[in-house]
Amino acid sequence: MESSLPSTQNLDFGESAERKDEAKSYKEMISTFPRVQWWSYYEGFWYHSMLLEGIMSAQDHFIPQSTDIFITSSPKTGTTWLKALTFAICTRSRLSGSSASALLTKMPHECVPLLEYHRAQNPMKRDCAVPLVSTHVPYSSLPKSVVSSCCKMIYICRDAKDAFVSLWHFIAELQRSRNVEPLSLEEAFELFCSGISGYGPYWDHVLGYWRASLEFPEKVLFLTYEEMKKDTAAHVKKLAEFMGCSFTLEEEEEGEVQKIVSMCSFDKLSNLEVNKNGTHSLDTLIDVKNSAFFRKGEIGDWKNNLTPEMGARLDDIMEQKLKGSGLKLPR
Ligand code: PAP
Repeated sequence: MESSLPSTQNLDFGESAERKDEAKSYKEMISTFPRVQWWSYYEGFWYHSMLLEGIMSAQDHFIPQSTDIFITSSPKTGTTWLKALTFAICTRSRLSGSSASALLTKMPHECVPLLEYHRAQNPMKRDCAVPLVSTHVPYSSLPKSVVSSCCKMIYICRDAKDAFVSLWHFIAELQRSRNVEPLSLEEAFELFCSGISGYGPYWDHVLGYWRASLEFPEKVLFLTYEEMKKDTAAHVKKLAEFMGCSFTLEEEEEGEVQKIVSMCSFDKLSNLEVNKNGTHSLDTLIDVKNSAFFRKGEIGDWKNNLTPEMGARLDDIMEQKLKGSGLKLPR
């Protein structure tokens, strides 16, 4: 079966001849890595090779700004929402009262670039006044320049069953739009349970950031989608405090926190014209409908897709893998 993403053959990750040579050498290295379907295995995790070039390039070249804050996550765990919230929080004073108005016309992924795409690695192409960069790269494979910096990181994770179902729908949609037959849910589930999914194993991704949050609590904030849903306003305040831009009493009295909660809610964002009908270019490599990032936004949708046996199996795997870590993910 073909991949839903383009092959790395014709990708141009850089402008100069030097960068082109480098891209070629990444491709050569990647071609030697273990491979299952379109996933290549690198430093303990599975990646689409297209993204792997961007990751290796980031590892070699990316230099963060000292004020950067990294929005980190495994795919489909709440990244779009967290990007919207953090963007709204840290741009609120720039927007003279019209909190997060950029989100009305720009998809959250356009507001906060992804590290493994070339745009984020090139300061010329970033809005450096917004100190946010996102990444799905596991903690252990982050560029050394990021880990050794004083930059803060915010990690969001989610019940594995919902993350898997969300991922499967997203990839199936991508594949259909490229006239590629989607992987069956059962096939994708088997792969996911054996650790093979984009940036998987899922549990190792979660554990990497969980342990970092225990070791460096002032630097790594660990959140869950489910807790954030339960009390979004408290999370908005917590995020602002962690990001070093707490709400003033006056802002709180003026309802700024609630404005941000409402602006970034699933209902609000998913009904905006830009997110209903726009497309989002994954670093000019592939166009994806923005609506694909806003499916249901619910907790527990796995029940409509997986059998109770499949759910119990993934719960068991997660329990086994997280055992002894002190982390219990919501189910
Ligand atoms: P990404 O990794 O491709 O960026 P990500 O945003 O992490 O995706 O996850 C998408 C999920 O977040 C979708 O979940 P679902 O498939 O179970 O519905 C999407 O609906 C959900 N989502 C997007 N925006 C919001 C939001 N504002 N509030 C709550 N959930 C949201």
